[in-house]
Amino acid sequence: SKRLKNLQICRPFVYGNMAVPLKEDRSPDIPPDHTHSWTVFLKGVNGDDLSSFVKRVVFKLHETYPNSSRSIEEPPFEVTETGWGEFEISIRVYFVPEASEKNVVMYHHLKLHPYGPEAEQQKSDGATVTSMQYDEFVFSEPTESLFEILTKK
Ligand code: SLL
Repeated sequence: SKRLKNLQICRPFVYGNMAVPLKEDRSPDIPPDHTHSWTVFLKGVNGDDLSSFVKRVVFKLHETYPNSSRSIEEPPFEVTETGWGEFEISIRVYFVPEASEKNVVMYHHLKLHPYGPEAEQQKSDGATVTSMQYDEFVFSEPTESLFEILTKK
């Protein structure tokens, strides 16, 4: 569809991960060398639903994971796993066809271990570690259909 000239429209989002150390009562299905459970995610800000313009999100995990490329087609756009190590995850976002936008990719370093001033306390509490980033999708000269999708309601 036609593109709207001299117009730019942005949508904020956050991406990152949460991680918790596995406890003694871990499921027997979890390999013994795994130390943490974690979730990597991409989501809207303040509970905003991205699925009106995001068609799918592909999380590319470390090759040590089976089916390391995980395609998520509906919200929540996230992957939960267990493991032992930190690594870089690529997060590739595909937009709905009406948008005629190229996919975009972000890189996130999976964080399992707390560090810094609160690290020792967090470790002994078995507290959740969070690492996330704010970003914005910027659509320059969006198609009319994308503009409609982003501005309705
Ligand atoms: C490291 N460079 O050595 C990193 C690699 C890979 C982590 C970390 C796999 C779990 C599984 C897992 O945790 N990989 O085998 O299912 O720290």
